[in-house]
Amino acid sequence: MKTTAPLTERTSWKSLQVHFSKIQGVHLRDLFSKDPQRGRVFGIEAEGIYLDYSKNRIDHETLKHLFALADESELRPAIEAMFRGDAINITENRAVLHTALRAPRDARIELGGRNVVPDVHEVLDQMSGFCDRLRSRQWKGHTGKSIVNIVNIGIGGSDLGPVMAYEALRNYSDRSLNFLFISNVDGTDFSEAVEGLDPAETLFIVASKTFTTQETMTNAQTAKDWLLHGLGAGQEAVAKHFVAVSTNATKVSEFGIDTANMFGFWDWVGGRYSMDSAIGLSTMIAIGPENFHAMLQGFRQMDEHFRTAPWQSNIPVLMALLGIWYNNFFQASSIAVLPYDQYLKRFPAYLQQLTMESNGKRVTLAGNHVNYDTGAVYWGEPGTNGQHSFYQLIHQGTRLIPCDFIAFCHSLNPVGRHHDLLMANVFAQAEALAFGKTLDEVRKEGTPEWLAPHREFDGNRPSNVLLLERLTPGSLGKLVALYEHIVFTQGVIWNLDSFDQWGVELGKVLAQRIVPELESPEALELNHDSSTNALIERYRATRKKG
Ligand code: G6Q
Repeated sequence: MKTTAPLTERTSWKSLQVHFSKIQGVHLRDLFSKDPQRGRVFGIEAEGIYLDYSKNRIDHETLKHLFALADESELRPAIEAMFRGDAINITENRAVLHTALRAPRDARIELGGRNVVPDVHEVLDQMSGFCDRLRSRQWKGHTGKSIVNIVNIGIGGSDLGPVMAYEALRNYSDRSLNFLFISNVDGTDFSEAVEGLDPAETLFIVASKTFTTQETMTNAQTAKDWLLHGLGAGQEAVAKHFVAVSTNATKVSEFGIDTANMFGFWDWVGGRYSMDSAIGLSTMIAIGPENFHAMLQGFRQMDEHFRTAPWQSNIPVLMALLGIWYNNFFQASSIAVLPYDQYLKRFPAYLQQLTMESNGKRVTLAGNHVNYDTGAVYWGEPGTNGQHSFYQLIHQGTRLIPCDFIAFCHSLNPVGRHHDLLMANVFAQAEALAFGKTLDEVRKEGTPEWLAPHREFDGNRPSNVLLLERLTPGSLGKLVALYEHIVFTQGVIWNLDSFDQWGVELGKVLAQRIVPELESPEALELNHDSSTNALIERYRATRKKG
């Protein structure tokens, strides 16, 4: 348990408050004109990622206080505790060792006296062997046909990572295979995914850490019925068309999947931190084992950077501290993540879970209510699409929304002038947000006085630009690990358990109670509040009418 002072009583916090009152009114225009080198001074490069953080509302003194906050929050020992495998997920009494998922084969990470690295590599090897058989068409379906459709069934952490990674690395994928993802318990998700698929050529990956999740188990059962009905076969066909990714061998075999076709992981891998575990099986099938290992290497490089770099050149720590600066001092309640790469279209959705399920908490590790804001809302869309929709609010709205722009110098699809145009937009957006356009400038353009306020951009809107060479499996691994470590750093400073998710429980329990009230042929007595009762009654009545 932490012995540091409560956050708002830390010396560095108080210094930040005083400092904030001084810098709050300072415009980025002034910061830039005072220091002509600012654009380079506030830029760092590590592991192939260049971070330009010069367009943030900070100066050297801000950074000094933020680094002091990291020290006073005991960030360094906290990082060591995570990498060492301490049970830092205190409410579930678990280690948090997703970093072991990308440890090199010869590393040693002991948990309860056992080195977990050989276990990790055993599963990776099992996954590689399976992928090779599938990709070379040696793995046949029940009727002898080759598998060409891979359907991942999972939800939350067992879906968002796989979908995001598949989309992100599509350029590296085997285009002769189709990948589909079913997550929602809404039957539409299942029906639309399997529409037109030949069951004889289809493999389902049931990805569920617990193998008890209602949505996944319902979809898996429907998939089994669809498959067996489509093939006109019995249970014996399951073995060739279903594999599982889980920690729960008993439930996997109860479902009818041969545990020889089960890929394991461990309770020290949180769902939202699992895309580089066996949960990434669909990713490995898509891009091949070699590319998957290159992705792991990217994760590992960012892990090492996070663990060893001093705060001033540590990209995740810097970004995390800037997030705290806006969240807790400027009262900014959201962060927009804006990838200028169409392949990263699911990256913001992935980050939503990673960030908000991790740090959307209101009590400290000791169970006390916090007296400061915690996790920001993360959201975003790829550029340039977002520019034609919500950027208006970021530029001229009343709220401060710090932005993370993510861009690559080389396109994977270098068609005509597209990439220069795309990149011109990234740079222009960050520039416009920071510097805006003054009323004077607007007037000088001959804008009539009544229209001028509408055309003024006040600027002073902060952003980070992350610039990478090109989107590769390795750079994706680095980006994901970067945000994992941002989340971790902020969780340490806010003194939260970033690795549990009790907030998702209540709704699940209530839904279980309501299911029979909807399904029962006879109306059951309803004992909810009057609103829930009325909704259930209306639903039943409407269904009855057909
Ligand atoms: C993630 C959460 C959650 C989880 C899903 C699926 O950190 O724990 O999103 O991944 O609820 O759980 P299963 O993998 O157990 O089906």
